[in-house]
Formats: sequence, structure tokens, C-alpha cells
Amino acid sequence: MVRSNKLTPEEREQNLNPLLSTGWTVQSDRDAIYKEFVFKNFNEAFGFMTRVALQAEKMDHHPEWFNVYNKVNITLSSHDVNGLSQRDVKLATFIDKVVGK
Ligand code: H2B
Repeated sequence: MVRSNKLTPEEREQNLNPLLSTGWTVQSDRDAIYKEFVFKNFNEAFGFMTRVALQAEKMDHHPEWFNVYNKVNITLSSHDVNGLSQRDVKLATFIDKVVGK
């Protein structure tokens, strides 16, 4: 299993900044990104979660998330490097693609 390293300042500029412009934010208390997604109802939210879950399992990279009814709050970080890696960038990009925004 190839695990990627913590993002360098250059990678943050190149790969992380585009995600911040779609609504992801860097947590103030840890090196992780966070975004809240709102859907029409639970069915839409859970359908979204199912698609993300299948991709996460394929990547062996899993979200920290919290769902209530139509809202899904997602935090991404790479526990093995105690911070952000390219795996977080890849999963966040996939998640944005699933919701189409
Ligand atoms: N998910 C996330 N977000 N970070 C990790 O470091 C991580 C993971 N590590 N999923 C994986 C699983 C590791 O625990 C397994 C053993 O490959």
C-alpha cells in the first residue's frame, strides 16, 4: 500500500487552494479539511454517503463524518501522517464531483 506524505507548502498552493475555493476550510485546531453538505432530504444525503463510502473503501481512505437528516459534515485528514496528504485532496475532489459543485 502506497501512503502519501504530508502536503508540502507547494502542494498546498497547487492542490489545496482550489478545494478551499469550493467551500472546504482548514480546521483551526488540526491539519484537516472540513465541509458541510446539505441535501433535500435523508434519502439524498444517504445516497451521497453511499457513493463516498464505496470510493473511500476503494482508496482505503475514510472520511470522519456526521449526518443528521439532510446534512452531512465531513472532515478529511490522513491519520498516518497526522495531517493532510494527497489522499485527502483526491477524496475531497471526488466528493465535490459527486455533489456536482
Ligand atoms: N483513512 C484516513 N482518513 N486516514 C488514514 O490514515 C487511514 C484511513 N488509514 N483509512 C488507513 C485506513 C489504515 O488505517 C489502513 C490500515 O490502511
